[in-house]
Amino acid sequence: MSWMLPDQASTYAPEVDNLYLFLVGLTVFFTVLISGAILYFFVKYRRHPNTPTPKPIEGSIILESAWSIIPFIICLFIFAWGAKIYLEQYTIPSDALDVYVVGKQWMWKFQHPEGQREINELHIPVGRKIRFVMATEDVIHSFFIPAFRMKEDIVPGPNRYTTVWAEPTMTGTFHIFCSEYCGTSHSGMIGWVTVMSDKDYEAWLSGGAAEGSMADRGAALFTQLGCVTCHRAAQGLCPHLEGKYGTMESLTTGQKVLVDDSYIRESVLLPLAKIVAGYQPIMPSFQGQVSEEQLQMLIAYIKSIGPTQAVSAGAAVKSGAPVPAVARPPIMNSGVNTILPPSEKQPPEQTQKP
Ligand code: HEC
Ligand SMILES: [Cu+2]
Repeated sequence: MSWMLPDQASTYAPEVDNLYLFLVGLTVFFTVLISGAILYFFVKYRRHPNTPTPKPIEGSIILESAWSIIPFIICLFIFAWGAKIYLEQYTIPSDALDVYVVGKQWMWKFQHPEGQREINELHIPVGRKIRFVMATEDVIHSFFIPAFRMKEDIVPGPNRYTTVWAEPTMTGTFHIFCSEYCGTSHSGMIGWVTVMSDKDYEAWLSGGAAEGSMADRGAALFTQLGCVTCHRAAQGLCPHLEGKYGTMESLTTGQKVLVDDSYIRESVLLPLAKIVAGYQPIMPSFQGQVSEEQLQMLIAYIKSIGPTQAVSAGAAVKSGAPVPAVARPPIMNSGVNTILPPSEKQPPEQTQKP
């Protein structure tokens, strides 16, 4: 079908296509069947001068049941098939590489945890699950990579990130579109994703990011913005953030929330929305003081001092998954002292082979 559809460049692209082609086939089948029958009966039962007018048919339970029940079963089948693919696409794997995406009139901005930043261009390795953590600086955009069969709206708002994932299966360069009308130059909001072999990706990664990893820069921001004066002070007025990422937090309302990217985003932009149990609502809002990209750096930093990365890396090894060929640089907390219990230390870095 390559003459009709874009490359199938992700693990779920063939599944999406199969469902799509099934729907097209089903539609064609019933269209031909029904219009064929209409045409045939037109001719066969056309009015003749010699034939008497037939008696009207009262109805047929069997026929009517059949044309209700059969389409019903077909619809349920389509629903189940679609739901299976949907669940696969929207269940974010825990062992994915993060790419941070910011949509803005009219460009796509990308950040890699290692620190590389790109505009309208994105480099990722083949055969690895990639998690896209997405926010918009202004209006709704929609992140669309047709070759991955992946499309997701990015809705503005202080309290959430949109995440999707994909695992590219072939190297090459593929289109990125914005597929939600977002103003005058919407049609120009175009980019390219380059899927590279592990080796090329490693080479690409090592070629840049003079300013340090996202977590490094997040750590610097943590000091610069004064987060550190509250969150590292010892008086117990503010929760310490070490080891927080990925854990459940108790709120004053008695509810529990998962400390993830969206929760941290909300904590920084709308600190009053959820108050941690045992603390006073004294944290000021940083809305307007941090850019979307800086916020993502802060999150990368909080993530780097949290236990989750160690957990997911361990899980990947346990499940027998191949150890990522791309070595992640060690996360350094420049200027900020991080004291972690031994169990929460980062796993030993894979040494990069020359
Ligand atoms: C004036 C002191 C103060 C400053 C400055 C401050 N915070 Fe907070 N922060 C708090 C307090 C107190 C809480 C707990 C109460 C609450 O939930 O609002 C909190 C909660 C949080 C939480 C939720 C923590 C948890 O345990 O669930 C995060 C994340 C956070 N802050 C991040 C930041 C970041 C990032 C900055 C800097 C941009 C910052 N804070 C600046 C006082 C502060
Ligand atoms: Cu757009």
